[in-house]
Amino acid sequence: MPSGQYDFVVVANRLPVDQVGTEPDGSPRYETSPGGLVTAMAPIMAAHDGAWVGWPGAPGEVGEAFDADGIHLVPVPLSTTEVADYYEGMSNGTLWPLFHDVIAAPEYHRHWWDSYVAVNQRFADAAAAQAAEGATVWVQDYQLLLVPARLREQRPDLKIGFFNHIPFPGYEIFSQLPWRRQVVEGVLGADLVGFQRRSDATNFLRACRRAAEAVTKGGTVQVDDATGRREVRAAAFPISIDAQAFEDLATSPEVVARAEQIRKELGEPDTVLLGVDRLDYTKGIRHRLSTFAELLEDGTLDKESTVLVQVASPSRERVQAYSDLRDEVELTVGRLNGDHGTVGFSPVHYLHQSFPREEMAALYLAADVMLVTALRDGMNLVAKEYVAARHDGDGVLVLSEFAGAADELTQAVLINPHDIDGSKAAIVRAARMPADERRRRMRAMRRRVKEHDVERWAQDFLGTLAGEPREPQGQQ
Ligand code: GDG
Repeated sequence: MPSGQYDFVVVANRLPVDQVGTEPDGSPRYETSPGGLVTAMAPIMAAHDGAWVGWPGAPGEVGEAFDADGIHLVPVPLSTTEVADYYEGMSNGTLWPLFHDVIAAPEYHRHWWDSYVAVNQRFADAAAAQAAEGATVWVQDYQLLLVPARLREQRPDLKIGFFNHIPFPGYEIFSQLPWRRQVVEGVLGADLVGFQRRSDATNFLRACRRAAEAVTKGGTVQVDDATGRREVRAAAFPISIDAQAFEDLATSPEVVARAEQIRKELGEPDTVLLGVDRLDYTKGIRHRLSTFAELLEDGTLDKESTVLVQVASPSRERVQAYSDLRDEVELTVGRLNGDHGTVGFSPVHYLHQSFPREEMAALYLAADVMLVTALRDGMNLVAKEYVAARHDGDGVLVLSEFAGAADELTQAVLINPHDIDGSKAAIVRAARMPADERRRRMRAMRRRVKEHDVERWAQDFLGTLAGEPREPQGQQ
Protein backbone atom coordinates (compact mmCIF):
# COMPACT_ATOMS: atom_id res chain seq x y z
CA MET A 1 0.00 0.00 0.00
CA PRO A 2 1.54 3.36 -0.92
CA SER A 3 1.91 5.62 2.07
CA GLY A 4 0.63 9.17 2.57
CA GLN A 5 2.51 12.20 3.78
CA TYR A 6 1.44 12.76 7.39
CA ASP A 7 3.68 11.74 10.32
CA PHE A 8 0.91 11.97 12.88
CA VAL A 9 -2.69 10.95 12.24
CA VAL A 10 -5.63 11.13 14.64
CA VAL A 11 -8.59 8.91 13.80
CA ALA A 12 -11.83 9.74 15.63
CA ASN A 13 -15.51 9.23 14.89
CA ARG A 14 -15.97 13.00 14.61
CA LEU A 15 -13.86 15.57 12.84
CA PRO A 16 -13.43 18.69 14.95
CA VAL A 17 -15.75 20.61 12.57
CA ASP A 18 -19.39 21.51 12.11
CA GLN A 19 -21.04 21.80 8.75
CA VAL A 20 -22.18 25.38 8.16
CA GLY A 21 -23.99 25.51 4.84
CA THR A 22 -22.68 24.66 1.39
CA GLU A 23 -20.06 25.99 -1.04
CA PRO A 24 -21.19 27.51 -4.37
CA ASP A 25 -20.45 24.12 -6.05
CA GLY A 26 -22.86 22.39 -3.65
CA SER A 27 -20.21 20.68 -1.49
CA PRO A 28 -20.49 21.10 2.28
CA ARG A 29 -18.78 24.02 4.02
CA TYR A 30 -17.21 23.33 7.42
CA GLU A 31 -16.11 25.40 10.39
CA THR A 32 -13.73 24.06 13.03
CA SER A 33 -15.26 23.42 16.46
CA PRO A 34 -12.59 23.36 19.14
CA GLY A 35 -13.17 20.64 21.75
CA GLY A 36 -10.82 19.26 24.41
CA LEU A 37 -9.26 16.65 22.16
CA VAL A 38 -8.42 19.09 19.39
CA THR A 39 -6.93 21.54 21.92
CA ALA A 40 -4.67 18.76 23.16
CA MET A 41 -3.70 17.73 19.66
CA ALA A 42 -3.18 21.20 18.17
CA PRO A 43 0.43 21.71 19.38
CA ILE A 44 1.36 18.16 18.33
CA MET A 45 -0.31 18.64 14.97
CA ALA A 46 1.53 21.93 14.47
CA ALA A 47 4.91 20.43 15.46
CA HIS A 48 4.50 17.38 13.22
CA ASP A 49 2.72 17.05 9.94
CA GLY A 50 -0.70 16.26 11.38
CA ALA A 51 -3.89 14.90 9.82
CA TRP A 52 -7.27 14.17 11.42
CA VAL A 53 -9.57 11.53 9.93
CA GLY A 54 -13.24 11.60 10.96
CA TRP A 55 -16.90 12.00 10.10
CA PRO A 56 -18.07 15.63 9.71
CA GLY A 57 -21.34 14.92 11.53
CA ALA A 58 -23.98 14.95 8.79
CA PRO A 59 -24.98 11.96 6.64
CA GLY A 60 -24.31 11.94 2.90
CA GLU A 61 -21.57 13.27 0.71
CA VAL A 62 -18.53 14.95 2.16
CA GLY A 63 -16.28 17.64 0.74
CA GLU A 64 -12.60 17.27 -0.14
CA ALA A 65 -9.92 17.07 2.54
CA PHE A 66 -8.86 20.56 3.61
CA ASP A 67 -6.45 22.36 5.93
CA ALA A 68 -7.62 24.38 8.94
CA ASP A 69 -5.58 25.79 11.84
CA GLY A 70 -2.53 23.73 10.82
CA ILE A 71 -4.43 20.41 10.67
CA HIS A 72 -5.19 18.43 7.53
CA LEU A 73 -8.85 17.39 7.93
CA VAL A 74 -9.97 14.28 6.09
CA PRO A 75 -13.75 13.76 6.04
CA VAL A 76 -15.05 10.17 6.05
CA PRO A 77 -18.62 9.85 4.68
CA LEU A 78 -21.45 7.95 6.41
CA SER A 79 -24.73 7.20 4.68
CA THR A 80 -28.06 7.73 6.45
CA THR A 81 -28.31 3.96 6.99
CA GLU A 82 -24.79 3.85 8.44
CA VAL A 83 -25.59 6.68 10.84
CA ALA A 84 -28.56 4.60 12.02
CA ASP A 85 -26.71 1.24 12.17
CA TYR A 86 -23.03 1.97 12.90
CA TYR A 87 -23.45 5.16 14.97
CA GLU A 88 -26.86 5.26 16.67
CA GLY A 89 -27.11 1.45 16.62
CA MET A 90 -23.89 -0.45 17.30
CA SER A 91 -21.98 2.46 18.89
CA ASN A 92 -24.71 4.07 20.99
CA GLY A 93 -27.31 1.30 21.31
CA THR A 94 -24.91 -1.61 21.94
CA LEU A 95 -21.37 -0.63 22.97
CA TRP A 96 -22.20 2.50 25.01
CA PRO A 97 -24.66 0.80 27.39
CA LEU A 98 -22.60 -2.42 27.50
CA PHE A 99 -19.40 -0.57 28.41
CA HIS A 100 -21.31 1.45 31.05
CA ASP A 101 -22.27 -1.68 32.98
CA VAL A 102 -25.65 -2.16 31.23
CA ILE A 103 -27.30 0.82 33.00
CA ALA A 104 -29.59 0.65 29.94
CA ALA A 105 -30.09 -2.66 28.14
CA PRO A 106 -27.73 -3.10 25.15
CA GLU A 107 -29.33 -4.36 21.95
CA TYR A 108 -27.53 -6.87 19.75
CA HIS A 109 -28.37 -6.70 16.04
CA ARG A 110 -26.31 -8.40 13.36
CA HIS A 111 -27.02 -5.73 10.76
CA TRP A 112 -25.69 -3.08 13.20
CA TRP A 113 -22.52 -5.12 13.62
CA ASP A 114 -22.11 -5.55 9.83
CA SER A 115 -22.37 -1.81 9.39
CA TYR A 116 -19.86 -1.24 12.24
CA VAL A 117 -17.36 -3.55 10.53
CA ALA A 118 -17.77 -1.81 7.16
CA VAL A 119 -17.43 1.69 8.62
CA ASN A 120 -14.40 0.73 10.75
CA GLN A 121 -12.76 -0.62 7.59
CA ARG A 122 -13.45 2.69 5.83
CA PHE A 123 -11.84 4.67 8.66
CA ALA A 124 -8.82 2.32 8.63
CA ASP A 125 -8.45 2.71 4.85
CA ALA A 126 -8.67 6.50 5.12
CA ALA A 127 -6.02 6.59 7.87
CA ALA A 128 -3.75 4.22 5.91
CA ALA A 129 -3.94 6.54 2.91
CA GLN A 130 -2.83 9.57 4.97
CA ALA A 131 -0.06 8.09 7.13
CA ALA A 132 3.56 8.44 6.02
CA GLU A 133 6.00 5.52 6.30
CA GLY A 134 6.56 4.80 10.01
CA ALA A 135 3.98 7.42 11.11
CA THR A 136 2.16 7.44 14.44
CA VAL A 137 -1.60 6.90 14.26
CA TRP A 138 -3.78 7.55 17.32
CA VAL A 139 -7.24 5.96 17.16
CA GLN A 140 -9.91 7.32 19.54
CA ASP A 141 -12.77 5.59 21.30
CA TYR A 142 -15.42 2.91 21.19
CA GLN A 143 -16.83 3.71 17.76
CA LEU A 144 -13.55 2.54 16.20
CA LEU A 145 -12.55 -0.57 18.15
CA LEU A 146 -11.71 -2.52 14.98
CA VAL A 147 -9.58 0.17 13.34
CA PRO A 148 -6.21 -0.70 14.97
CA ALA A 149 -6.11 -4.28 13.57
CA ARG A 150 -7.50 -3.27 10.18
CA LEU A 151 -4.89 -0.57 9.92
CA ARG A 152 -2.04 -2.87 10.93
CA GLU A 153 -3.09 -5.45 8.29
CA GLN A 154 -2.34 -2.91 5.57
CA ARG A 155 0.39 -0.89 7.30
CA PRO A 156 2.59 -2.93 9.65
CA ASP A 157 5.14 -0.07 9.51
CA LEU A 158 2.92 2.25 11.62
CA LYS A 159 3.02 2.93 15.36
CA ILE A 160 -0.60 2.58 16.42
CA GLY A 161 -2.14 3.86 19.65
CA PHE A 162 -5.73 3.40 20.83
CA PHE A 163 -7.46 5.37 23.59
CA ASN A 164 -10.79 4.31 25.08
CA HIS A 165 -12.62 7.35 26.48
CA ILE A 166 -15.35 5.32 28.18
CA PRO A 167 -15.02 2.59 30.82
CA PHE A 168 -14.09 -0.99 29.90
CA PRO A 169 -16.52 -3.32 31.70
CA GLY A 170 -15.80 -6.43 33.75
CA TYR A 171 -15.68 -9.65 31.75
CA GLU A 172 -19.02 -10.95 33.10
CA ILE A 173 -20.65 -8.03 31.31
CA PHE A 174 -18.33 -7.72 28.29
CA SER A 175 -18.81 -11.41 27.50
CA GLN A 176 -22.45 -10.72 26.54
CA LEU A 177 -21.16 -9.19 23.31
CA PRO A 178 -21.66 -11.69 20.48
CA TRP A 179 -18.58 -10.21 18.75
CA ARG A 180 -16.36 -10.04 21.84
CA ARG A 181 -13.44 -11.86 20.22
CA GLN A 182 -13.45 -9.63 17.13
CA VAL A 183 -13.55 -6.52 19.31
CA VAL A 184 -10.61 -7.59 21.48
CA GLU A 185 -8.60 -8.64 18.43
CA GLY A 186 -9.46 -5.34 16.74
CA VAL A 187 -8.06 -3.30 19.64
CA LEU A 188 -4.99 -5.55 19.86
CA GLY A 189 -3.89 -4.23 16.48
CA ALA A 190 -2.52 -1.29 18.48
CA ASP A 191 0.92 -1.12 20.13
CA LEU A 192 -0.44 0.80 23.12
CA VAL A 193 -3.98 0.76 24.49
CA GLY A 194 -4.91 3.56 26.89
CA PHE A 195 -7.78 3.67 29.39
CA GLN A 196 -9.06 6.25 31.87
CA ARG A 197 -8.62 4.13 35.01
CA ARG A 198 -6.42 1.25 36.05
CA SER A 199 -9.50 -0.88 36.61
CA ASP A 200 -10.46 -0.40 32.92
CA ALA A 201 -7.03 -1.63 31.81
CA THR A 202 -7.31 -4.61 34.15
CA ASN A 203 -10.76 -5.48 32.77
CA PHE A 204 -9.40 -5.27 29.21
CA LEU A 205 -6.44 -7.55 30.01
CA ARG A 206 -8.86 -10.11 31.41
CA ALA A 207 -11.00 -9.86 28.25
CA CYS A 208 -7.85 -10.53 26.19
CA ARG A 209 -7.22 -13.74 28.14
CA ARG A 210 -10.81 -14.94 28.14
CA ALA A 211 -12.20 -13.82 24.77
CA ALA A 212 -9.05 -14.06 22.64
CA GLU A 213 -7.08 -16.67 24.64
CA ALA A 214 -4.14 -14.27 24.69
CA VAL A 215 -1.29 -14.54 27.18
CA THR A 216 -0.82 -11.47 29.39
CA LYS A 217 2.05 -10.57 31.67
CA GLY A 218 1.67 -7.52 33.91
CA GLY A 219 0.24 -4.83 31.65
CA THR A 220 1.29 -6.43 28.35
CA VAL A 221 -0.46 -8.83 26.00
CA GLN A 222 1.42 -11.21 23.72
CA VAL A 223 -0.06 -11.18 20.25
CA ASP A 224 0.77 -13.56 17.40
CA ASP A 225 -0.63 -12.39 14.10
CA ALA A 226 0.34 -12.22 10.43
CA THR A 227 2.98 -9.61 11.28
CA GLY A 228 4.69 -11.95 13.78
CA ARG A 229 4.89 -11.81 17.59
CA ARG A 230 4.24 -8.43 19.22
CA GLU A 231 3.70 -7.09 22.68
CA VAL A 232 0.74 -4.77 23.24
CA ARG A 233 0.76 -2.61 26.34
CA ALA A 234 -2.44 -1.64 28.20
CA ALA A 235 -2.36 1.08 30.88
CA ALA A 236 -4.27 4.00 32.42
CA PHE A 237 -3.77 7.49 30.98
CA PRO A 238 -6.42 9.64 32.71
CA ILE A 239 -7.55 12.36 30.30
CA SER A 240 -7.79 15.97 31.39
CA ILE A 241 -8.70 19.47 30.20
CA ASP A 242 -6.86 22.59 29.07
CA ALA A 243 -6.89 23.81 32.67
CA GLN A 244 -5.10 27.11 32.04
CA ALA A 245 -7.48 28.07 29.22
CA PHE A 246 -10.45 27.27 31.43
CA GLU A 247 -9.06 29.29 34.31
CA ASP A 248 -8.31 32.22 31.97
CA LEU A 249 -11.87 32.10 30.68
CA ALA A 250 -13.29 32.04 34.20
CA THR A 251 -11.04 34.93 35.26
CA SER A 252 -12.22 37.25 32.49
CA PRO A 253 -14.20 40.24 33.83
CA GLU A 254 -17.20 39.35 31.63
CA VAL A 255 -17.45 35.85 33.07
CA VAL A 256 -16.96 37.04 36.66
CA ALA A 257 -19.70 39.66 36.17
CA ARG A 258 -21.99 37.10 34.56
CA ALA A 259 -21.51 34.74 37.53
CA GLU A 260 -22.68 37.49 39.90
CA GLN A 261 -25.60 38.25 37.65
CA ILE A 262 -26.62 34.56 37.60
CA ARG A 263 -26.81 34.52 41.41
CA LYS A 264 -28.94 37.66 41.31
CA GLU A 265 -31.24 36.20 38.69
CA LEU A 266 -31.65 33.12 40.86
CA GLY A 267 -32.86 35.38 43.70
CA GLU A 268 -29.60 35.50 45.73
CA PRO A 269 -30.07 32.06 47.33
CA ASP A 270 -27.74 30.91 50.14
CA THR A 271 -26.80 27.78 48.22
CA VAL A 272 -26.58 27.19 44.48
CA LEU A 273 -26.22 23.54 43.51
CA LEU A 274 -25.22 22.84 39.90
CA GLY A 275 -25.36 19.86 37.56
CA VAL A 276 -23.96 19.98 34.02
CA ASP A 277 -24.31 16.93 31.83
CA ARG A 278 -25.16 15.69 28.42
CA LEU A 279 -28.66 14.31 28.91
CA ASP A 280 -27.41 10.72 29.23
CA TYR A 281 -28.60 7.87 31.46
CA THR A 282 -25.03 7.26 32.64
CA LYS A 283 -24.84 10.66 34.34
CA GLY A 284 -27.19 9.87 37.24
CA ILE A 285 -29.49 12.87 36.67
CA ARG A 286 -32.54 10.96 37.94
CA HIS A 287 -30.71 9.92 41.13
CA ARG A 288 -29.61 13.53 41.66
CA LEU A 289 -33.16 14.85 41.34
CA SER A 290 -34.56 12.20 43.73
CA THR A 291 -31.89 13.04 46.28
CA PHE A 292 -32.60 16.76 46.00
CA ALA A 293 -36.36 16.18 46.22
CA GLU A 294 -35.95 14.24 49.48
CA LEU A 295 -33.78 16.96 50.96
CA LEU A 296 -36.54 19.48 50.28
CA GLU A 297 -39.33 17.15 51.43
CA ASP A 298 -37.76 16.34 54.78
CA GLY A 299 -36.80 19.98 55.27
CA THR A 300 -33.04 19.30 55.54
CA LEU A 301 -32.42 21.92 52.86
CA ASP A 302 -34.34 25.14 53.12
CA LYS A 303 -36.71 25.50 50.16
CA GLU A 304 -36.49 29.26 50.16
CA SER A 305 -32.72 29.52 50.04
CA THR A 306 -31.48 26.56 47.95
CA VAL A 307 -31.67 26.13 44.20
CA LEU A 308 -30.48 23.44 41.84
CA VAL A 309 -29.47 24.53 38.34
CA GLN A 310 -29.42 21.54 36.01
CA VAL A 311 -27.97 21.99 32.53
CA ALA A 312 -28.89 18.93 30.47
CA SER A 313 -27.46 19.45 27.00
CA PRO A 314 -29.35 17.68 24.21
CA SER A 315 -27.73 14.39 23.20
CA ARG A 316 -28.43 11.38 20.89
CA GLU A 317 -32.09 12.28 20.69
CA ARG A 318 -32.86 9.73 18.00
CA VAL A 319 -31.89 6.85 20.29
CA GLN A 320 -34.98 5.59 22.19
CA ALA A 321 -33.34 5.31 25.62
CA TYR A 322 -32.41 8.99 25.40
CA SER A 323 -35.86 10.28 24.51
CA ASP A 324 -37.30 8.09 27.31
CA LEU A 325 -34.79 9.59 29.72
CA ARG A 326 -35.70 13.12 28.67
CA ASP A 327 -39.39 12.43 29.31
CA GLU A 328 -38.65 11.00 32.73
CA VAL A 329 -36.32 13.80 33.81
CA GLU A 330 -38.75 16.48 32.65
CA LEU A 331 -41.64 14.79 34.47
CA THR A 332 -39.57 14.66 37.66
CA VAL A 333 -38.49 18.31 37.39
CA GLY A 334 -42.09 19.37 36.78
CA ARG A 335 -43.27 17.44 39.86
CA LEU A 336 -40.48 18.77 42.01
CA ASN A 337 -41.18 22.38 41.09
CA GLY A 338 -44.92 21.79 41.38
CA ASP A 339 -44.56 20.32 44.88
CA HIS A 340 -42.00 22.74 46.26
CA GLY A 341 -42.14 25.97 44.21
CA THR A 342 -43.99 29.15 45.00
CA VAL A 343 -45.18 31.98 42.77
CA GLY A 344 -41.98 33.48 41.43
CA PHE A 345 -39.70 30.72 42.77
CA SER A 346 -38.72 27.27 41.46
CA PRO A 347 -36.22 25.06 43.29
CA VAL A 348 -34.98 23.44 40.05
CA HIS A 349 -33.83 25.49 37.08
CA TYR A 350 -33.74 22.94 34.29
CA LEU A 351 -32.06 23.98 31.05
CA HIS A 352 -32.29 21.57 28.13
CA GLN A 353 -29.90 23.61 26.01
CA SER A 354 -26.31 23.91 24.90
CA PHE A 355 -24.50 26.96 26.19
CA PRO A 356 -21.36 28.77 25.06
CA ARG A 357 -18.25 27.98 27.08
CA GLU A 358 -18.35 31.44 28.69
CA GLU A 359 -21.79 30.73 30.18
CA MET A 360 -20.59 27.33 31.43
CA ALA A 361 -17.62 28.98 33.15
CA ALA A 362 -19.93 31.58 34.74
CA LEU A 363 -22.23 28.82 36.01
CA TYR A 364 -19.26 26.98 37.55
CA LEU A 365 -18.18 30.21 39.29
CA ALA A 366 -21.71 30.89 40.54
CA ALA A 367 -22.19 27.41 42.06
CA ASP A 368 -21.45 26.69 45.71
CA VAL A 369 -21.72 22.96 45.16
CA MET A 370 -21.12 21.03 41.94
CA LEU A 371 -22.96 17.72 41.69
CA VAL A 372 -21.36 14.99 39.56
CA THR A 373 -23.42 11.90 40.27
CA ALA A 374 -22.57 9.62 37.33
CA LEU A 375 -23.52 5.97 37.67
CA ARG A 376 -20.58 5.12 35.42
CA ASP A 377 -18.31 7.58 33.58
CA GLY A 378 -14.93 7.13 31.90
CA MET A 379 -13.51 10.33 33.39
CA ASN A 380 -16.04 13.25 33.61
CA LEU A 381 -14.44 16.44 32.40
CA VAL A 382 -17.13 18.61 34.00
CA ALA A 383 -15.64 17.80 37.42
CA LYS A 384 -12.22 18.99 36.25
CA GLU A 385 -13.66 22.09 34.55
CA TYR A 386 -15.40 23.11 37.79
CA VAL A 387 -12.11 22.84 39.67
CA ALA A 388 -10.15 24.73 36.97
CA ALA A 389 -12.77 27.51 36.89
CA ARG A 390 -12.59 28.14 40.66
CA HIS A 391 -9.71 30.62 40.63
CA ASP A 392 -11.33 32.09 43.77
CA GLY A 393 -10.33 28.88 45.59
CA ASP A 394 -13.89 28.28 46.78
CA GLY A 395 -16.62 25.78 45.88
CA VAL A 396 -17.25 22.14 46.81
CA LEU A 397 -17.29 19.21 44.40
CA VAL A 398 -19.58 16.28 45.18
CA LEU A 399 -18.27 13.48 42.98
CA SER A 400 -19.43 9.96 42.22
CA GLU A 401 -16.86 7.27 42.93
CA PHE A 402 -18.01 5.69 39.64
CA ALA A 403 -16.51 8.53 37.59
CA GLY A 404 -12.86 8.14 36.58
CA ALA A 405 -12.16 11.60 38.02
CA ALA A 406 -12.64 10.14 41.52
CA ASP A 407 -9.23 8.41 41.24
CA GLU A 408 -7.55 11.81 41.02
CA LEU A 409 -9.88 14.25 42.78
CA THR A 410 -9.79 12.48 46.11
CA GLN A 411 -10.49 15.71 48.03
CA ALA A 412 -13.97 15.91 46.53
CA VAL A 413 -16.87 14.73 48.70
CA LEU A 414 -17.12 11.25 47.19
CA ILE A 415 -20.49 9.52 46.92
CA ASN A 416 -22.16 6.34 45.78
CA PRO A 417 -25.10 7.85 43.84
CA HIS A 418 -27.19 4.69 44.35
CA ASP A 419 -27.08 5.36 48.09
CA ILE A 420 -29.69 8.09 48.47
CA ASP A 421 -29.13 8.57 52.22
CA GLY A 422 -25.36 8.74 51.74
CA SER A 423 -25.75 11.22 48.88
CA LYS A 424 -28.15 13.36 50.93
CA ALA A 425 -25.64 13.51 53.77
CA ALA A 426 -22.84 14.40 51.31
CA ILE A 427 -24.81 17.27 49.77
CA VAL A 428 -25.68 18.67 53.18
CA ARG A 429 -22.06 18.37 54.25
CA ALA A 430 -20.95 20.16 51.07
CA ALA A 431 -23.52 22.94 51.51
CA ARG A 432 -22.48 23.50 55.13
CA MET A 433 -18.75 22.94 54.82
CA PRO A 434 -16.66 25.57 56.65
CA ALA A 435 -14.76 27.96 54.37
CA ASP A 436 -11.29 26.83 55.45
CA GLU A 437 -12.09 23.19 54.67
CA ARG A 438 -13.60 24.14 51.30
CA ARG A 439 -10.49 26.08 50.40
CA ARG A 440 -8.09 23.37 51.54
CA ARG A 441 -9.85 20.74 49.45
CA MET A 442 -10.17 23.00 46.41
CA ARG A 443 -6.49 23.97 46.59
CA ALA A 444 -5.40 20.32 46.42
CA MET A 445 -7.77 19.53 43.54
CA ARG A 446 -6.67 22.60 41.60
CA ARG A 447 -3.03 21.60 41.95
CA ARG A 448 -3.83 18.17 40.53
CA VAL A 449 -5.87 19.45 37.58
CA LYS A 450 -3.37 22.16 36.68
CA GLU A 451 -0.39 19.81 36.80
CA HIS A 452 -2.11 16.97 34.95
CA ASP A 453 -3.67 18.84 32.07
CA VAL A 454 -4.67 17.56 28.66
CA GLU A 455 -1.34 18.43 27.10
CA ARG A 456 0.45 16.30 29.66
CA TRP A 457 -2.04 13.49 28.98
CA ALA A 458 -1.27 13.57 25.24
CA GLN A 459 2.48 13.77 25.83
CA ASP A 460 2.34 10.91 28.31
CA PHE A 461 0.43 8.67 25.89
CA LEU A 462 2.47 9.54 22.81
CA GLY A 463 5.77 9.39 24.70
CA THR A 464 4.89 5.91 25.97
CA LEU A 465 3.86 4.86 22.47
CA ALA A 466 7.25 6.08 21.25
CA GLY A 467 8.95 3.88 23.86
CA GLU A 468 9.95 6.57 26.40
CA PRO A 469 9.86 5.61 30.10
CA ARG A 470 6.79 6.94 31.95
CA GLU A 471 6.95 9.49 34.73
CA PRO A 472 5.35 8.51 38.06
CA GLN A 473 1.64 9.37 37.93
CA GLY A 474 1.06 10.45 41.51
CA GLN A 475 -2.29 9.78 43.18
CA GLN A 476 -4.69 7.80 41.05
C1 GDG B 1 -16.77 11.15 27.18
C2 GDG B 1 -16.81 10.19 28.37
C3 GDG B 1 -14.83 11.39 29.32
C4 GDG B 1 -21.69 19.79 28.16
N1 GDG B 1 -22.77 20.58 27.95
C5 GDG B 1 -22.31 21.70 27.34
C6 GDG B 1 -20.92 21.59 27.17
N2 GDG B 1 -20.58 20.40 27.68
C7 GDG B 1 -19.18 19.92 27.70
C8 GDG B 1 -18.62 19.91 29.10
C9 GDG B 1 -17.50 18.90 28.96
C10 GDG B 1 -18.05 17.95 27.90
O1 GDG B 1 -19.12 18.60 27.25
C11 GDG B 1 -18.60 16.67 28.54
O2 GDG B 1 -17.52 15.89 28.90
P1 GDG B 1 -17.68 14.71 29.97
O3 GDG B 1 -16.33 14.18 30.26
O4 GDG B 1 -18.35 15.25 31.19
O5 GDG B 1 -18.64 13.63 29.33
P2 GDG B 1 -18.88 12.88 27.89
O6 GDG B 1 -19.46 13.79 26.89
O7 GDG B 1 -19.74 11.70 28.23
O8 GDG B 1 -17.42 12.40 27.39
C12 GDG B 1 -16.25 10.89 29.60
C13 GDG B 1 -14.78 12.19 28.03
O9 GDG B 1 -15.37 11.47 26.95
C14 GDG B 1 -13.34 12.53 27.64
O10 GDG B 1 -12.54 11.39 27.55
O11 GDG B 1 -14.43 12.22 30.39
O12 GDG B 1 -16.21 10.00 30.70
O13 GDG B 1 -18.13 9.73 28.63
O14 GDG B 1 -16.34 19.48 28.43
O15 GDG B 1 -18.21 21.20 29.45
N3 GDG B 1 -20.14 22.54 26.62
C15 GDG B 1 -20.76 23.67 26.19
N4 GDG B 1 -22.12 23.83 26.31
C16 GDG B 1 -22.91 22.90 26.88
O16 GDG B 1 -24.13 23.10 26.99
N5 GDG B 1 -20.02 24.65 25.64
